[in-house]
Amino acid sequence: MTFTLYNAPPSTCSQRARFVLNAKGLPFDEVKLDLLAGDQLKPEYLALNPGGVVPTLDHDGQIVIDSSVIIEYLDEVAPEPAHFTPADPVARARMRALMRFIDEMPAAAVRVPTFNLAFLPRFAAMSEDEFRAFAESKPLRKEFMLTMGRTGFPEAEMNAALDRLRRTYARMDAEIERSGGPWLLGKDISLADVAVMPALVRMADLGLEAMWSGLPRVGRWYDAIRAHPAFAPTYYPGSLLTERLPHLRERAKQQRAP
Ligand SMILES: N[C@@H](CCC(=O)N[C@@H](CS)C(=O)NCC(=O)O)C(=O)O
Repeated sequence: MTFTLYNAPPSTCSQRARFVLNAKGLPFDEVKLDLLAGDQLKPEYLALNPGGVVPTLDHDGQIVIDSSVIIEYLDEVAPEPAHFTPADPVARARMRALMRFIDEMPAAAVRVPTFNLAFLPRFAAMSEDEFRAFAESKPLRKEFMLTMGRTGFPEAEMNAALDRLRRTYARMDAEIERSGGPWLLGKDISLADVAVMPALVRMADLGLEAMWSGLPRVGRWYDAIRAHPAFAPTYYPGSLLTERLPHLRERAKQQRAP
């Protein structure tokens, strides 16, 4: 089996796919796209992924898109040595329900602080016409970009996104309490843990890990996922925004200052 992953090092969705490939010990080639330069909008990439988003998996010439679908696919075609889907249909249904919740809530919400805090200076430097053309060329994210504009999401939108993330961490806490932990579904890590992972790593990268400081079960979950052998190869240098953006590094430091 040969795998090629079209992805971007700091992309949260790409990190899910890299984690599962690494956990399974599957060798893969990476094609790294520069999302701010618009590599994902080139016709040759749109032919693979019409949404113009990463990641895209090429498995022996078969194209699979969408990070949640990709990680489920990988767990089906390479169930050993590490398996991420419970055998019991009820537990499996619970995992899938959590994955839907994660895609709808934190995976979408995390884009608001990410764009407002990390990428805005880049867009603010564009002319209005340039920005509009860039936004209009995005098949999936056109409205998101136009709502953000060159001045960023308004405070109310930012607060709503942060609140959705807070509710996600509370839901994680409740799930871990119910299952007995250390993972969302109990003693075994599942695709739901992989799906939510980037929504915590990104917030920590922005200096906002205090959001789950009152939730010790989530704190232990976060330590456990960072200690997983697949974590370090997934978050290789350049995968964090603070490694790429000096202005963000400064801001994250200030966030953590007492
Ligand atoms: N549901 C898709 C969403 C993919 C997605 O939004 N990817 C982001 C990076 S995490 C992207 O490629 N953005 C490109 C853009 O905004 O133009 C998935 O999970 O694969």
